Amino acid sequence: MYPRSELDSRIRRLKRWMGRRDIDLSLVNSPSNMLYLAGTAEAQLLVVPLDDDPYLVARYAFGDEIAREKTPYHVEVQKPFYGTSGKEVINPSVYDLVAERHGGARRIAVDFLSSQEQVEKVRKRFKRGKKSAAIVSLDDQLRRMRIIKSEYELGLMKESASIAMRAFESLEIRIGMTEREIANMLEFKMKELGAEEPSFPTIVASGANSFNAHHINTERRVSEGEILLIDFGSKYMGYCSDMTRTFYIGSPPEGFLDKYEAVLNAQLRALDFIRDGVPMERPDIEARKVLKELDLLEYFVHSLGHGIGIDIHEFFRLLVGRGGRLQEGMTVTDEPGIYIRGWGGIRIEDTVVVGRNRGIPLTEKLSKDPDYLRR
Ligand SMILES: [Mn+2]
Repeated sequence: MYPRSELDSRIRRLKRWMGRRDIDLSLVNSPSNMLYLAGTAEAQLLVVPLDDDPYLVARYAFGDEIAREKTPYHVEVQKPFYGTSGKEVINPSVYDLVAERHGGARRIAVDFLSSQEQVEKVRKRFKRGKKSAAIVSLDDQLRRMRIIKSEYELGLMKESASIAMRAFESLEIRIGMTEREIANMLEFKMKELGAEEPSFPTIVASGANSFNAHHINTERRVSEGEILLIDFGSKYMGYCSDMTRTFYIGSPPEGFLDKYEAVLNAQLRALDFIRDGVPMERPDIEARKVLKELDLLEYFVHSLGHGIGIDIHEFFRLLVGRGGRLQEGMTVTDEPGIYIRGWGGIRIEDTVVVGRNRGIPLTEKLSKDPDYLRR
């Protein structure tokens, strides 16, 4: 369970914003936002009245007990009734319950306004005569809150990164294993070390498959004299880590070592710019400059990184042309890569905290040791 004080301070901050905007009710239904504010994503809805305690609404036998174990807030249970004829069915909507309790609400904040269906459900139930309650978006406020991590959140992300690194270090890859076998083994090890699940499906790309930046694992067996790229991360108490290691199995030829060093230099150069106050496009531009000098720029075909936290990709990308500035306490990935058709790919990725003077990697191990598999 997240500490009560941590959740209370997030709820207080949300309520201060509601007060300023004259909002009397917030309804949170996206799992990530609910987890952030209430410590669980198992309920159907989090209700935050401006002048009362927050509470969750969960379905009987579908998350109500699990939610109660993880949140300090009250969990209201909704139980449907299915009789033996269609006439008897009572399947209450969570919005009926909320409308009944907070019928007087005039301004209601809802998250993920992109879901027009959700908005209509709320609008319909908060109608008095011809007038409906005003509905505003929670998204920007929750983005502002979630984008900078608290000390407590950084602690969870550090543990998530540590689980991924330790699992990777204990991995015994043998010639002849398939990509799928290696991925399964790595995910199993992360779970053994306390991960709830991988933060996304592990990518194991061998040989020419490393050309595919989002490779889907196959039954291909790894063999000596080829590239192995592994992109993975764990989820620990709701928080993601994300890292990629690329190696050469056997004795790496010059052509690999040169390119590996170029990508590593680009990554380290970017790290110096993952700091407070720097435009979000800057680390990406710096990484591209390094690759340009070595005539590899055309092969770096994705953004340098992305925001990361409760969601594996959250809020922004580090990419030339994008706006915004980095702030201390944000968490991002630093993952330059090059992909050469018919040859393969190299990507080196770490999860990084935006620091005052430079980026602080949470997943640092082994990237500077490309012949790791030879040991
Ligand atoms: Mn990533």
